[in-house]
Amino acid sequence: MKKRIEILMLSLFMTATIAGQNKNAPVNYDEGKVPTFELPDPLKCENGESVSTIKQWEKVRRHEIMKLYSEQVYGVTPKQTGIKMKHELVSSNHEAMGGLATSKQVRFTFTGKNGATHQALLLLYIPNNTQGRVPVIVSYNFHGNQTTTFDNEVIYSPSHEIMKSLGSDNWGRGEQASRWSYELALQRGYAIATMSYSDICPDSPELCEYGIPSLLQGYNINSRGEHEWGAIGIWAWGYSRIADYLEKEKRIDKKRMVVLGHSRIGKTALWAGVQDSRFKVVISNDSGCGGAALSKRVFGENIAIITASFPHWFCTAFNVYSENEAALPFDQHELLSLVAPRHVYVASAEDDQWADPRGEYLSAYYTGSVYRLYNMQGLPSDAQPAVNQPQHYDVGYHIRTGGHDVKNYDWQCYLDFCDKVFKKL
Ligand code: GTR
Repeated sequence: MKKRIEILMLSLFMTATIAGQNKNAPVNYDEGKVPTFELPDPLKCENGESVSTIKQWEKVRRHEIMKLYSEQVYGVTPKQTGIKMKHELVSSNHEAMGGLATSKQVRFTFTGKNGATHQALLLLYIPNNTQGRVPVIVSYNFHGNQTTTFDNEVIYSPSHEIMKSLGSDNWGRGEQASRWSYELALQRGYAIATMSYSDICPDSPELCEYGIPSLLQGYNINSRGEHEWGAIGIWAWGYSRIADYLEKEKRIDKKRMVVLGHSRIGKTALWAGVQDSRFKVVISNDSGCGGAALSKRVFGENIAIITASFPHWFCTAFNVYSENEAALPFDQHELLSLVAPRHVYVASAEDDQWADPRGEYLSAYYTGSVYRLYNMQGLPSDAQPAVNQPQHYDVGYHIRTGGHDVKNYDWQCYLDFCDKVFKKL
């Protein structure tokens, strides 16, 4: 018996190393070539029992799916990191954006058990047009707070120097401002909190000595145990630390916190939202492979390519499924279903075939059975809606015209959906 297990493990290892992590694996863009597959049923326990009550879901099945995602996709989030956090208000302006908002810049200082420290910078805009507590949208930016706006008062994020030294581009002021509909969100009464994800963990395996990883004793992103967390897990942890801070902020309503992310940060937003129930709405913008898109469709980016291109994102156990999506005992609709009974929103873009818009839609659609368990409404049909026709039930979805990006249109849809959700609270 022991021998058989050893042989099985060896062959799994060989599959992973021979077939896996292949940047040049073929990419399928042909619907006709999507393999036939059967999606695992989120409401079927590992022992074969069907889930028919909320209690069974919350006590048994949800944990099973959570364990799969922790151990086989993003890596296990440590229960205790031993990291302490302090906050310091660096600047505040009650007349930001021509009086529309109060801005605050807050320095986070993290101290590890090893005594090392690390700093990150949060930018928070709070609307002035309403009083009292407001909902907040928490969203990482890619290249620094200064890239999200032309506001000269916004300080360069601390990670920008080190990322630029690696040749990473587009860190200039306002360079990604088109992705940040601050005015719209503020006019509609929402606060926005942003931080560069590289302030938490630089998006490069070459920089594993920097950021939060440098505070974790004995942790090395390049020589991790197979179930240890990677960058997506660490970024998700960072989202929760931002929530810790926001919960204490006088003007923020901690019952109305939203987590939003684009692309790789969309994958992160999903994983953060699944783990942290303080996020009442979880929004994935074009998150694709390893995010909202079903893996078993093997359409657009696939596991072989993503794990080869970004070996630091997932736990290394995920590599086993490279060029072997059929062997996955789970799929991404089950990840999304872990958000229930809170609200999940998936958005796609028509020209973003790399992220498999249809796979993203189906994933959102197939969470429906879990929402129904809570007497809530998932998406009505497996037919993907037409472009620019948002569907806002307890699960939200839209596909817009255009490519891989965050547009004002996306923000409008998210704000409409959040308004609807928060009206019910
Ligand atoms: C791509 C990657 C995608 C997506 C994207 C992004 O290179 O293949 O999975 O995450 O980057 O984050 O913009």
